[in-house]
Amino acid sequence: MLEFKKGVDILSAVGGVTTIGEAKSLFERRLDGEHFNRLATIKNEEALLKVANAIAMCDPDQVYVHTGSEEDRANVRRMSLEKGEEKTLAMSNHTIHFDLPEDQGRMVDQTFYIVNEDEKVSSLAKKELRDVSHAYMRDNMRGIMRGKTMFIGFYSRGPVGAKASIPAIEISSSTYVMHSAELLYRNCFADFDAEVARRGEFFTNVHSEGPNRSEDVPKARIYMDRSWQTTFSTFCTYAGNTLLMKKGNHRFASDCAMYKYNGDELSEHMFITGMTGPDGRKTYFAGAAPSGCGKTTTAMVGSDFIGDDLAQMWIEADGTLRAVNPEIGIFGIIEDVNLEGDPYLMKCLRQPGAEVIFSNVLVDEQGKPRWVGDGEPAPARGVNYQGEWTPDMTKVAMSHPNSRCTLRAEAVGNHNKAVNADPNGIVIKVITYSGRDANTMPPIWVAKTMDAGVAIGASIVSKATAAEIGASGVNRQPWANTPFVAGNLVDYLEAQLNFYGNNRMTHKPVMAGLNYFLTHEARGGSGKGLLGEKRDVHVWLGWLELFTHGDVQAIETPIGWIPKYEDLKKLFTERINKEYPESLYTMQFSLYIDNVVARIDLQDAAWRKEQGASERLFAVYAEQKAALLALKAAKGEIVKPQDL
Ligand code: SPV
Ligand code: MN
Repeated sequence: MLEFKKGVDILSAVGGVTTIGEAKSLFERRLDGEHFNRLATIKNEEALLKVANAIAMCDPDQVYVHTGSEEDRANVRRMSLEKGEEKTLAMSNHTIHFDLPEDQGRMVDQTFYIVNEDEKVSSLAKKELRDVSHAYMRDNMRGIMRGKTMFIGFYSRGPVGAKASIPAIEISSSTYVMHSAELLYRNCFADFDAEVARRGEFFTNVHSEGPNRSEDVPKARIYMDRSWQTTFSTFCTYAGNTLLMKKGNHRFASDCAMYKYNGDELSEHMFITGMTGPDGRKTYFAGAAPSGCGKTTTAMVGSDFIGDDLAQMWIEADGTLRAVNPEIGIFGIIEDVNLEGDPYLMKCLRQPGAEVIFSNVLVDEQGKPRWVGDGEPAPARGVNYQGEWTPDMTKVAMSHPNSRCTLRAEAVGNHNKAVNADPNGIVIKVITYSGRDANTMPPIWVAKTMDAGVAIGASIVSKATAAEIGASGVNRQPWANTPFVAGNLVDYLEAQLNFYGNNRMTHKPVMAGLNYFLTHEARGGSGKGLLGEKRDVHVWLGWLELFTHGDVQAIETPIGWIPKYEDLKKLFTERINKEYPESLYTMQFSLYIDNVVARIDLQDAAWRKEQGASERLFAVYAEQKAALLALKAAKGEIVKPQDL
């Protein structure tokens, strides 16, 4: 259990401002007339105290209140170029930002949840006692912005007025971070007070890159103070470590789903996208995938792309499952983004129009950004996050595998801006879960019950990816959200079961697993090549769209429903004009029962180590296992879909 507002509020203890009177006199001393007047728009005293304490703690030379106006946005872009955090590229409105070589992904080992004595956190998370973190902030954040300008922005994580939208303050001395914040989030300066009043809470984030030197990175820290819904970040710039309105606040939002609105809300690491079905109907999907597993690509396959990373969900009074995207932009992995797989995104990256920040890619001699897998011949030379680069440097790739592009979603051709702005939220009819599984699960399977759907999410596994520094091996990734679930995993499981099982949710979603990573060798062929291609996703999502509306029948198996060959064959032709031989279908959808049972056993054992995990999860595993073993006894170890 998490107790809010418990323990020392570190930001106010280090800042030392305790009354609103002190806060106001500090603003008079520290802000120039223009920015003092701007800040006077904000009346919420708790928010003003947070801001005052951040100023008192960090001691910047100047304070800039970012109202989200075009003028402010242009100012920050200009300052970022002057300061050198970004540089221009050949194409107008495109810039490059380099993070330090040691700061190319989320620094898992330097990221901590601040805990009170006896507070339990997820078995997969790192924690630090409040006193220790307090000492770090006192020793490292006091005066960290001397010689710098502090930027303060007021944002809404979701459309203003939506039930699950949560306001947040972003404070940083980095122009790159603030530029990114403006591309990715809704500045709600004028609505901030009203939004805090509506929601009853807001998040606060304080970041400074300090001197921004490699030698300081070992002392960099990313802290989440869950009790006070405040993050701290130091000595780094990678957005996943610094723009904590993204994953830092997603962690707080997950706390809300577990400890404030259990059974009524969920905060997920999911894309949101719409598929157009027969007669133009739109069906919206929300899908989870661990970092670096193709979530952005899948999201953009939809006819109505909404977001690629996060979803704030709730149960509406009419019994539907609604979601909003807390973001309005994309901070997407750029490796392997090319014309064939990502036409919409490539248009933004290769043609003028969109405002784009590239990070940690190569810049060639013509000022053109280049990355591994961009589908073009290698450049003769260029500059990347390590310095000069030439193709003979075989140990250093042209671009970092976690290099990214940051842009507004509205720049993407198939984005539905009106739907992403709707405070009523989006009715979600399909939930998908994917991971990286080379040898076991078929490309698509649909849960027969809500609990079985929750079990699909609880059982995601993934290979380590470049998004996390130092990660290796195969990870358990329940709901693709474990890096961001601070609370006990058992509480998170409970929140999932309570949400999807809630009687108020009268329009239940279809819940499905997806797996794009089956290899030939796992299915009786040879080589580690994948059995499918990126673009096949059009078909998997297209089939789910039809299934959701009862327009196709499915085959029942112990693990859930799977598609029939004829329906897929038709969809392959219609959606991507591709041949789909039955032999491939058989390879993809045969049940390799020993593998599936081993996977269930592994998940069952892992969850049994979490004390108090719901019996409902184990019941799903037990039922599936028994049915699989019975099937094996009847039909053998490998069962073709045609034999079911
Ligand atoms: C991810 O790694 O899942 C991201 C980027 O979306 S980060 O902000 O680093 O989390
Ligand atoms: Mn993500």
